Amino acid sequence: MTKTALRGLILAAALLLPLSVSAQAEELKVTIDNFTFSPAELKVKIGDTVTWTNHDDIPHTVVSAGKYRSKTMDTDDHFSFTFTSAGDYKYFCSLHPHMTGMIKVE
Ligand SMILES: [Cu+2]
Repeated sequence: MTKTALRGLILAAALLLPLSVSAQAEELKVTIDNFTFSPAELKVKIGDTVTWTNHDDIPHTVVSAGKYRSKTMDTDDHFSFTFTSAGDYKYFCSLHPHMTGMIKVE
């Protein structure tokens, strides 16, 4: 293989890599309804984004201690977070701490 061909191959690989990563990343949804996160437990992969949407008539938040914290979400407001490292992310609503959920990132 010539140097030029090799350089072209490396350039092609460098261009394709970010595309394949973004194609694999998923957008997942958690709904908040009747003081409940649904699904309560969600498995995602590194790079995936989870969006919580509040369908209740009262405000809620999504808080994972030390990881992320939404603003207060009124009806139909949403909050998104992209998970960049593996682990179990327990979260809750700071206004109603009995509301809990879990995102498992692997
Ligand atoms: Cu709440």
